[in-house]
Amino acid sequence: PKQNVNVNTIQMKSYACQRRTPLKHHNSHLTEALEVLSENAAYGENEGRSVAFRRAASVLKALPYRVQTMDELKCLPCLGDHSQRVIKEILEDGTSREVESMRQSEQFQAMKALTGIFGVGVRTADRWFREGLRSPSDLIRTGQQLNREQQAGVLYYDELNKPVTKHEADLIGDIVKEAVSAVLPGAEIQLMGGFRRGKELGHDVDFLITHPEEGKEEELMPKIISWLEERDLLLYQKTTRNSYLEKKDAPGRPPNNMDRFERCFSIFKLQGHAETTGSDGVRPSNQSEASYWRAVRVDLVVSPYSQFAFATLGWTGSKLFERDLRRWAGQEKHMSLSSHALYDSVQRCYVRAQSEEEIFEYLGLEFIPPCERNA
Ligand code: TTP
Ligand code: MN
Ligand code: MN
Ligand code: MN
Repeated sequence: PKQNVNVNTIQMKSYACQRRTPLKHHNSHLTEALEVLSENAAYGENEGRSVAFRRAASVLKALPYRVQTMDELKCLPCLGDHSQRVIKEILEDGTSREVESMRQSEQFQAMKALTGIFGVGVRTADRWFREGLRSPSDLIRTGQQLNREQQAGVLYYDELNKPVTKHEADLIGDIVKEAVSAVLPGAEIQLMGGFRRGKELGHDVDFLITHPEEGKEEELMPKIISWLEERDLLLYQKTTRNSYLEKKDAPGRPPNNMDRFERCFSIFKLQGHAETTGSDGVRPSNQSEASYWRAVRVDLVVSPYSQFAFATLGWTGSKLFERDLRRWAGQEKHMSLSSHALYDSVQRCYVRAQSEEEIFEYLGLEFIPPCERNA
């Protein structure tokens, strides 16, 4: 029932960054199907098609009611023929045969399992699939060559595929805070990614670190990592140095998703805590308090204070929201937005900003709070 919502008065904007997209919405039965199509297109390295299905799903997430008839979709943007066909099928039959058979297919399931390994992308997974491999255990059994990242990915496969809870994210946050304040007093740390958008579960935990005195944050990561390693809190880490140069990087360059901050992709060893005990409060019998731990993926990023607002905006997501922010900036405003800076190609100057609000304003967009960026 569409309580007090007139479908004809809904003005759905076409860029995700112009819309409010809450975490919980009314059309998961449709969006989950469209996201399977998107995932499948990504496995086939068809980026354009993958994004198109993701956009279609995203529009439905922003609708304030549950779609009942095709008529209600008439005025909505981003719904291509294929998406509409699938939606129609689900509205009529409750399910889409195309999507269900895709979900069940050996290729889809193998690609999901293989790309679900930390350090494995679509290219590698596809090559393995064509060699007859289907799962992480197939890789071990056949003795595949794995890099250090993939070795960790296979070793901790089950745990890394178990969603991280907000509670676990907060526990990791406490550890990171302790590490950071020990090696650089006065540094600030902020929870990013899905958890900043209000998610209860995530595939990893993302943190952004800065210091109000510009320059103090330089070479901070190796110190944080040493502090953590000395306490046996890391199972894996790969640190990349800051390689951002304003003169070389921003204007003219095609919008690039990968930023150049000092960063660390890691796997934390999170020691036993309340949630590791069973519902009866009893710890699994095979594990003592001292030995229980689980592996959790953590991303750490260090930003200079002057770029902190851009880094915050860039690391909050969702990925589609970020993509459309950059597209909006380029196509509608002749500006180039990255996680480091905003360059105005008409004025030929960088735009400074202290907050996300200022960036939205400069882009001519209404401010959307993190919890409504779940596009
Ligand atoms: P993710 O951690 O991949 O995604 P998420 O936190 O939204 O969802 P999940 O719960 O599955 O973890 O990325 C978080 C944000 O970081 C995302 O908006 C994109 C951004 N990001 C970059 O800006 N540069 C990068 O190199 C990467 C990997 C992510
Ligand atoms: Mn099609
Ligand atoms: Mn994340
Ligand atoms: Mn991440």
